[in-house]
Formats: sequence, C-alpha cells, structure tokens
Amino acid sequence: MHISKLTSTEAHLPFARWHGLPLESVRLSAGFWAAWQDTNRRVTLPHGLQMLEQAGTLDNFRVAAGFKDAPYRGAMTFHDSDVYKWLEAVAYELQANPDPVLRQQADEVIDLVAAAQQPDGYLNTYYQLVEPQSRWSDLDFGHELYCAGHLFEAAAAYTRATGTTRLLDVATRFADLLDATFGPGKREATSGHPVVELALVKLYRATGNARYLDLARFFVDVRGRGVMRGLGWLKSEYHQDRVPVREQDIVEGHAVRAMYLNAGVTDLYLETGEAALLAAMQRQWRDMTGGKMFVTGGLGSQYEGEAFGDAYELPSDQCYCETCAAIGNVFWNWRMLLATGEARFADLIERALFNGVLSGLSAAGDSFFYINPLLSRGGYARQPWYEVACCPPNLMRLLASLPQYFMSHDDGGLQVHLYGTGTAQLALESGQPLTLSMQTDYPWDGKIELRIDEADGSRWALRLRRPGWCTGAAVTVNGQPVDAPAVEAGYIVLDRAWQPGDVVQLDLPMEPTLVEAHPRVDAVRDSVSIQRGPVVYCVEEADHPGVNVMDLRLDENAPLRAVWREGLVGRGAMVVEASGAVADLSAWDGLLYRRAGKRGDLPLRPITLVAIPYHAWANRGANAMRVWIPRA
Ligand code: FUB
Ligand code: ZN
Repeated sequence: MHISKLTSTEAHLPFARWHGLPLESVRLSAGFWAAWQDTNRRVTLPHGLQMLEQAGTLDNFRVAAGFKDAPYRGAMTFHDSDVYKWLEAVAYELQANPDPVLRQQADEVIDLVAAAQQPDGYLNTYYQLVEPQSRWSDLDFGHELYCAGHLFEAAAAYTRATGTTRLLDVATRFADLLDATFGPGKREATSGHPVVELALVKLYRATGNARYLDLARFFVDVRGRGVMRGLGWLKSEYHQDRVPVREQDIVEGHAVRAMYLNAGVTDLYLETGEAALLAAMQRQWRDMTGGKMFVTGGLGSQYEGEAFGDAYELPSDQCYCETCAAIGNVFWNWRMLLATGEARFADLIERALFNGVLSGLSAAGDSFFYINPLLSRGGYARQPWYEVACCPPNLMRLLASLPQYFMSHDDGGLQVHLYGTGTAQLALESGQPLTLSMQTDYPWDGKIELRIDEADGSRWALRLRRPGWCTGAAVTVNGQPVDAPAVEAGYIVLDRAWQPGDVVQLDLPMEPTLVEAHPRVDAVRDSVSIQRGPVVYCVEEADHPGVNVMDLRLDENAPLRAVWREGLVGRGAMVVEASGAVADLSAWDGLLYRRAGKRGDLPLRPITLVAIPYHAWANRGANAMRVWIPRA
C-alpha cells in the first residue's frame, strides 16, 4: 500500500521490512493508554518542568549563558540531558495536541539552551562551568556525547512538531563540532555511554546530512577495543567496549547503555542493510531473552554497574530493572520489529510497556521509580525526582510518543502491533484517505474491533499481531468467522479489498495463567507468577492485611478468577483472585537454619490471594510486594 506524505523519522528507511507512521496519524482517544497519556500531559510534564527548575538543572543553562551567577547545580556531569528529554517529550505532545502554554514554556527553555551554547558549537553546562579546560578529557564517564545525543533527539522531534529550527540549529552546530573532532584520523574514540549513535541517525534523518550518519557509523565502529575504564568489578564490558559490536554475542554491562547502543546499531542496519549488524543484534536478543530478562521486561540483575548479570541470574529483590533500561528495551525492539517484521519484538515491547516501564510511574503521575524490583519487603516508595533524574523524563517522552508504536506500514498494507482505543488517519497515494478506528478495553479485555471508516477500495493486507501469550485467537470480518487465518511471523494476515464500513473483530482470549521460570533461575525456583494477557501481576500487602506477603503460597491447581476492581489506584483495574495459603512459621521462631524437615511440612492456613497488576504496586503506600509466589 502506498501511503503518501509520510514525514515520520522512521518513514521509508531503506532496509526496513516495515515503516513507522507519522506520530500524529495515530491517536489514542480512550482507554488504558489514553488515560496514561492524559496524566502525562496534565501532571507529569508540568511536574517535570517544576523539578528541573527546583533541581537547578535549568539554572545551569542560565549560568552558562551568563544570565545568572551561581555555582553549577547537581552532582553529575549529565543533568543537561534531563532538560533535553523533557523538551523531546514536549515536542511529541505538541505534535499531537498543540498547546500554546506548553509551547511557550518549551520555547523559553530552548532560548536558554541556545544562549548557553559556546561560539564553536560546544554545549555542556557541567564542563563549561566546572571544568572548562577538560572538554573531551573523560569520554568514558564525562557524558558529553551522551548529552549531545539527547539534544539531537530533542531537536529532531521539536523541528518535526513545530517546524521551527532554533533547537535544530543548536544541535547541528554541536554535531558539526563533533564531526570536526571525532572520526578516522581525528580523535578515534567514543562515549562511555551510548545514545549519540541513534541520535546522530535521527539528526541525519531530520536534516538529510549524511555526515551525521557517517559519524554514527564511526562511533559504532570504534567501539569494542577494550580501552574503557569500567566500573567496580566490571571492566570495559560495562560500557559495551569489550568486543567490537559486530562480534558481540551477549548482552553485558550497564543495561541502559546496552539498550541505547543496540537501538543505534539497529538504526544503522536500517540505513545501511549491513547484515553483520543485524546478525549481532539477533544473537544478543537471544542471549537477553533466553536468560537475562525479568518477566516484567525489566533488565539489569546487578546493582553494581546497573548491569546485566549471568544467564539465569534474575533475583527478584536485588534486581536493578532501571526504568530507563525497560524503556531502552522498547526502543531497541521497535527497531528490530521494523527491521524484521517479526511479532516477537512487538511482544517484548508490549511486555515491557505494561510492566517494567509503567511501574516506573505512580498512578498520579508525579513520582517515579528508578529501580523496579520484583519483590519488596516494604519501605520502598517512588520519589518525586532523583539526583540522577534520567528515568522521569524518559517516561515522559515515551508516553508522549506512544501512538507511534501501535502501527506500521509497508507497500502491502498496514500492521497493528499494539491494541488500544483510537484512530489512525492516513493519506493513500491515490489521494484518498484511509481511516481506521479501533475500539477495545485492552488490556483488561481481549476483544478488539477495528473498523475501516474511509478507504479507496484497493486490496491490501491488514496484519494483526497475535500476541505470544495468546492461544486460540479468533477473527471475524463483517461478522463472518475467518477460519484458520493465515499467520505470518506472528501476525494474522487479512488480505482483501477493504471498503468503508468493513469491520474486523479480533478476540484474544485472556484467561489468567500461571507462569514459571526456567529451572535454572534459582531465585524463583518452585514459584509461579500470574499473568493475564500482557499484564504481569503481583501480590501486595495492602490486599492481605495482617499477613506477611513473604509467607504466601499459591495453589497452582485451583482456578484463577479475574475480577474488575473499580477505582483501584484511581483508574480501576482487573485483579486476579487465586486460592492459596499463609504458611505458619511459628516452628521457626528463633531459628535461621535447622536440620532439614520434610518438604511441605509447614502448616498452611487457606487464604484467597488477590493479585494486582505489577505496574500498579506501591500506589497505596510503601507496601511489601512480590511477583513470584511459591507454590503451595
Ligand atoms: O549515566 C546516565 C544515566 O544515569 C544512565 O543511563 C542511568 O543508568 C543513570 O546512571
Ligand atoms: Zn534512568
């Protein structure tokens, strides 16, 4: 199918199997994600601006611009990136919902950023204010290229949203300085924290300047010489610098760094078609999903280095699971999906979004988790902001740009990856509009209705993702069951001449199920977690008063019941009730170890377990919580 007037940054990538749609063409109007987007718009974005002010992050730009005389605020070299991510989030928001107040606020911030830039294009308020003689002296940890990357992403998004180039001009001046400084025969080194790679690709797409793509490729090529310092017991692998990108087989080191690098490497594949890059990505993906990913889509098993651990090292309590790592997982998998057209990547996007990403944000939208454990003994609460505030504005930009992950297209038709109530409005090359609406209560209900509102009657394939968690998907077109529909790479393919008024109904049965982990995952052996559709559940203290949730057991043979709980954490949610028990540990009083008794000799008191969506935990106080529950 030929869709015209595509201006998305992902449109028509030379080596993409599928192409992204312009952000503004897909709109979520009601239901689960629309409510989160609304909270992001009304609460989280304004809160972010207030926090950037309070933390002194904006003042750093005022001081660097000479508007104010004060010391640099913050303990890190990379606070500038929080401003850039906020601006990027605002750009996506403005693209969908022009808002003069928000626009004015963002323009004022952009004025500050522009005023802080040095005449040669350099921009980093930490180095300008604290170590002016030390530019590019600590690429491993200085984060100058990291901040530059976030600036480039914001600039590309803001220009697309508003048509103004003020921020883009700042970005290209800085990128030109990078181009003059780094490269073959120049400084042959790269950043200890990736992101500049994917950002330069975005800048290339926004400007058409191929030097930015070349520089992205250089930063990928120069990586992997084992020269970076590492952190703690992690050596250069902490920075993904142990082996060259094309030879890497495993995910290792700092999880956010790994995800951002892989997103950039996949971008490079999408532009160049270099098979070795995609092959390395496929190997890493298998390593990650085969042994190093939490059931929530969270990443990072170790506090030390916020890093991936060994295969099957997936501790529920001491895991890291930084919100940014789950978001990075979405970024990378989106690019893998565009590159391959395989549903397993969209499945993973969905897993991360509903679970390990969303747990990072409170239901009210104004406090955040940085670390997302799968087990808490209590006392762990979201914070309004952090000294290292990378996660909050990352959530803001992801939520504001969420519709772009719902659909894609190719010459043969449209693909639907995520489900939610809303519309897609596209212009076909015939000049006719193509309008689709989707109606669903997903993720609480698996029934999805898609209606073709406007079409030109041409033949094309509508592909609907059949989620990996789903067995027995059923589909009808205009009320007629489609028996044994064609399924390709995880997508149900409906290939026909579509007419206005055509209705597709997809039914994804959504029974609560128990999930177990590979037997080598020591930390959760003999335990199960509850999942319903894409949503991972947990048990929280608030629903089991007077009971220590660490003593809960689940009866795997009893049925699970999904029950709608009105008003749960504000919006209401489907909870899952299960039969289980509380273990009586009185025989253990005063003991930590003892001669082993018989398996199952603990007295058990029956109880009904109430499991809530994992993403909704810790909204009723700093409760104890666990995702994995020992079997009774
Ligand atoms: O180093 C920049 C960001 O801060 C990382 O991505 C996060 O893990 C946090 O350490
Ligand atoms: Zn973060």
